[in-house]
Formats: sequence, C-alpha cells, structure tokens
Amino acid sequence: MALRAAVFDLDGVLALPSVAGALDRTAESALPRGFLKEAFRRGGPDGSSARLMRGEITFSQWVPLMEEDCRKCSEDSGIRLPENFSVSQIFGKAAAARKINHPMLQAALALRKKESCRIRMAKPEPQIYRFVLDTMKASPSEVVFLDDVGANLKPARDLGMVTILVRDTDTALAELEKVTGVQLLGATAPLSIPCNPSDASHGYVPIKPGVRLHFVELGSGPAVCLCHGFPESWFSWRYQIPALAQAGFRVLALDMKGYGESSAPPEIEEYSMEVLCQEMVTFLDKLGIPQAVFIGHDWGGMLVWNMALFYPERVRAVASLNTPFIPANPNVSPMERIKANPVFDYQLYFQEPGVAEAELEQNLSRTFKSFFRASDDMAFIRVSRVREMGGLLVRAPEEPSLSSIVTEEDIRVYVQQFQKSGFRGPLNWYRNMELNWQWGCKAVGWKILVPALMVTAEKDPVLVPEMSKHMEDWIPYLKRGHIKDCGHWTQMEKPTELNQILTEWLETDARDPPVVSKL
Ligand code: CPU
Repeated sequence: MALRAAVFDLDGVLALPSVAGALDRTAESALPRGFLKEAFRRGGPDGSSARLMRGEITFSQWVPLMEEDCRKCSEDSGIRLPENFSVSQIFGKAAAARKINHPMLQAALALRKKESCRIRMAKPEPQIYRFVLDTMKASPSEVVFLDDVGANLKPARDLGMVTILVRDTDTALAELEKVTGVQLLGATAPLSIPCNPSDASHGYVPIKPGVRLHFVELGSGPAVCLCHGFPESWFSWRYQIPALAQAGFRVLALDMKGYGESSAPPEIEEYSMEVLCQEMVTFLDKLGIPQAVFIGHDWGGMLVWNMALFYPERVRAVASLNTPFIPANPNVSPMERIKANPVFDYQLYFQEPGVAEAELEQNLSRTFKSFFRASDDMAFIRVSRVREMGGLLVRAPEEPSLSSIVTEEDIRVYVQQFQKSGFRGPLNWYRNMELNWQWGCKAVGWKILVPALMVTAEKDPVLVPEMSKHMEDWIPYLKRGHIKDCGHWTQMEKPTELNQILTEWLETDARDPPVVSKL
C-alpha cells in the first residue's frame, strides 16, 4: 500500500540536538552512562518524567521531582552525584541549545503532512500510535514513522508501520526519500513561510489626536520594528515576520503613517521625516519599549537611518534594505539632486497633489500587479520620462499578468489595504523634500555608530547598489549584505535569502539586551 503519512518525532528529529542526546553527553562526562536515563524512567508510567511527557505537569514542576529521583537513584546505586549537580541546568541548557532541524522540517513540509497535539500520552505507549492512525485515518502500512529513539520505533513497527531511526539528518532523509519516492535531500534552504493577515495579532497605538499607528506583532525577545516602503503595507514583511520571530525576536510590523489601518491625515507636512520619526518615538514610548531594532525598506529605509541619526538612544540596531544612507548636502537642494537623475523623474510626477493619486487609485488591482514584479519579469512601469509619457502606468495592460512574486490573494490584500485611505498619504512622503533636507542638514557630519546593516539588491532600478558606496564614511562599522538577481521588492522577491541575512545579523549584532536604557 502507498504511504500516506509521515510522522516526525520532535525532540531529536525536528529539533536538534535532542534533549535526550544532551543528557547522554552530560551523563558521560559527570555520571556513569545510563544513570540519568534510569532516573528519568524511575516510577514508570506514574513517575514524574512520564507525567511531564504526557503534559500533566510543567517543566518547572518536574525539575524538583527529577532532582529527587536522581537522589534516590544515587542512594540505591551508591553512585555519588557531582557536587554542582543540577537537573535544571542540564535540561535547561540542552533545551536552550535546541534549534529547528531545517532540512528535516523542509522535508516534512514537502511531504505536506503534519500532526501535533497534546494528547496526554507518551511514546512508547501503544495507544499513541493508534491515536495517530485514527487521527490520520491511515492504516499502519500507509505510515512512515521517524524517531531518534529506537525503543519508540518498536511499537510502530509491531503495528506494521515503516520506521526510520534518525541518527543523522542526511541518512534519515535519504531513507525517507527511498520509502516515499519524494525528493527531499538538498532542500536545505531556511524556511520562509508567509503569515496570514487574519491569523495575525493586530495592535493599535494612539500617537496624537487623529493619528494612530497599526502594527502586526509576533514573537518574544528584543523588539524589532519593520518599516515598509512606498506603496506597501505591514503585509510586505509577511515572509520575514515568522522567520524573525522564530529567531527569538518580538516583531512589530507597522502600517506606516498614511497606509492600511494606520491613520492617513491629508496634510503634506504630516509626512515630513521629522514628524514621522517623532511619531515612531511616541510609538515606542506608548508601548513601553526603551529600544528597538529598526529594519526598513525603501522609504522605511530612509526613516530608519534617520531614527539612528536623530534618536540613537532608542535604536538597538538599524538595517536598511535597498535605501542607502546619504547625508544631506547643504550646498545642493534636494530638487536639484532629483532633477539630475533621470530615474527619479517619477518623483517629480508625484509632486502635484491629486495627479498620481488619480492614476494609481483608478484600478488598484492593476496598480499593484504592475508595481509588484520580479527583476526578471516583464516591467510594466518605467521610472524615467514619466511626466513626458503622461503617467506611470501608461504602458501597463488593463489586466497585467500576475508576477511570480505575488499571488492573487496577496494582490487582494494590498487592494483592500489601500481601499481605506488611497495614495494621498503615501504620496505625501515624497512631498517634503525641502523640509527633509533642512532637517537632514542639522545632522551634517554626524556618524551612525549603532550596529548597522545595509542590504543592497542587485537589480533595483531606482535604489541601485552603487548609491551606497560611500556609506562607510558615515557608518564606519557598517555591515553589508547583497542579494543577487533581486529587484526593488526585496522582501517578497528573495524572502529566503533576505531572512538568512537578517537573522544572522540580528543574532550577532542585536541579541543582547541594550547596555543602557535611556527611558
Ligand atoms: C517607483 C515608482 C512607482 C512605484 C514604485 C517605484 N520608492 C519604486 C521605487 C519607489 C521610492 O521612490 N523610494 C524612495 C525612498 C527614499 C529615497 C528615494 C527613493
């Protein structure tokens, strides 16, 4: 009979190293082999460890009981416990060191079957195997069962399941490949699973009368604020939110001012960098967050560099995708600079209130399908000679094809987000060039010394990597990431590559608590 279900043990198979394995090593170094296992088994099905495995008691309730079991085993066997013996330390360390076994989880996803619940049974009790079969409505011969403990495989085998003893990931995956006929090896890329708007936790922070900021939150640990660009949404971080939360951070993905469920006041000056940054500080104040890591893309990137420059005491670390940090030049007005670069022509088109709003709001689905395209997709918008052509979307078909970087459902989310406030607030971010420059001139000569990361995208036609070449002059300890074959929409075009860069940087440069809290 063909296999229909693969059942993966968690500890030691989907998460590594196993706590049991760590136990063995501890026992090898400090205690005779088998001592801790013996203590673990003490009391049989009514013992403390069996109750822990069935979820009847918590880890912290179990620790003193296990200490007691160890003491009794020591008395019975005459084996002396080491002086600094601590169950909490042994298990706590092992549990903290555990990491998701990505190739194995990737294989589980590839097989697209998963099963997990608290059922108050523990392996190798025979009922748990029958429970799995009932839940999956599968017969034993349709199931392959993976565990790193041989004793747990026996009842499965006795029932007629195929079993795989997991000693190392590659060998186990090779066996799983053989029995399922599904290619699983080589699928080692870290996961990038998007989050779904209706499953997310949504928060709302009142900033000042008439202005609130909306955000989606996931995870616990140091706070990480994700700031999107034009014309996007908190949803642009859908692939990053679960990955950064999984890496041990409290992720807050904002709808920036003017977007989605955040307020969108009509006045242009409400969107100057100075006001936007002040409001981000209020956002932290009202949530009681002394410092956060700020990660921004596009206009969000511009905002996070300014946060690092003007409010370094609130910035644990800063990262920008695509947008370089270029200090204001007091001798060159911003309009002069924009006019000097043909790819910024669309920004001149954006200046007249109402014009771009009318074009971009006319058919939201067409607007987003035209914008959100991969670097190698057919381009429907051109950023230069926009005024001369009479608009941004003049070359876009009425029904643009769907790019590989979005689904129809993704487009529906963006359309729904923009139905509330349209493009006026988002376009107002472009209409404060002079004010932003004056504010930026106050910081001439200042350096950014908080941990910083610049991620360039090889094929962004506007924010080209070359623009970032002088950043080390102002950010001497800058770290860098670069993503090949990536256009402007970095988070959705290369989620796996980006998640890898961000999690590695966060783990090394933003993990520890801040040295000082300035609140
Ligand atoms: C161009 C035109 C329409 C829609 C999207 C784009 N971002 C892609 C680029 C939009 C943008 O203009 N960013 C600013 C950010 C601050 C620095 C200058 C560029």
